[in-house]
Amino acid sequence: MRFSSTVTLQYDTIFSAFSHGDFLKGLDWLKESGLDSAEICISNYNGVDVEKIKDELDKRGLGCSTLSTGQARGLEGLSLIGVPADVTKKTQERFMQHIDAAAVLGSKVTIGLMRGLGSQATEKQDLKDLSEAMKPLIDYASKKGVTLLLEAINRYETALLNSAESTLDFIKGDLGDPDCVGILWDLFHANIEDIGYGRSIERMGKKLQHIHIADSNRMFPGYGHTDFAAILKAVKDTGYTEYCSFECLNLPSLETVLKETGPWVQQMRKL
Ligand code: LER
Ligand code: MN
Repeated sequence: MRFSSTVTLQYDTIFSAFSHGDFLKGLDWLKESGLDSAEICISNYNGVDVEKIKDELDKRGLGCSTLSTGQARGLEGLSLIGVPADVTKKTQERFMQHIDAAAVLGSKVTIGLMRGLGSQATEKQDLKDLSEAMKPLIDYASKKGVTLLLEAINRYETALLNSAESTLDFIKGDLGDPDCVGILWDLFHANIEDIGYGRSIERMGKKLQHIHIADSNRMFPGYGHTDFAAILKAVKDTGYTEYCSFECLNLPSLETVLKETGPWVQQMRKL
């Protein structure tokens, strides 16, 4: 089991302890805190030198766990479904750029809110549309040896793929279980949507490819009611060697996040 945390390259996010202007300071902090890798938010590739990012990571002995892609939904309205065909195409092209970058960085690519929001009333058609829109991405990712992570996100943010189990059913059913698509299990969303952590872990099996760490209230672990030791031990016992990646708010305080990340990771490594 490896550990990473969210850092952002171009635009600030509530999930990073560092502003985009302090991206390199964020990488320094990850290294000093004993983490293995960075989860990097990239919105677009205008003026982005992926090789330079790779150099900065290499210099510090860090990897890149996954590329977080969702900022372009808010900033540019990019979405795989529920938008005019030209926007779907532009979104697919953006994901291709993420896949190219991920091939250089040795990371995965997250499909979170940029899949689209859908609605309960149109769920069947929405999932069909999503499966169609993902086909070229799956072909491309497979050729490039990159894993796409479909994130289960709670019902208050999207109507599509809220729980680990519905995400698994979509991957195995609608998508035909491609090797290059895995699940991103975010423990904040799971607390709202999943029947039980143990049940989700068992059902996801090897399709579980990335974990977002945030407590039940999205604060830093230990300030809500999620039992991380029990959950991560159960995950570890399945032979999981992928990432646990911090994506929590800077709460109860930024200072807490900066100080407690390293010691918390050390504790979790002992499980
Ligand atoms: C993204 O990883 C996520 O968890 C979403 O809730 C962001 O809004
Ligand atoms: Mn998440």
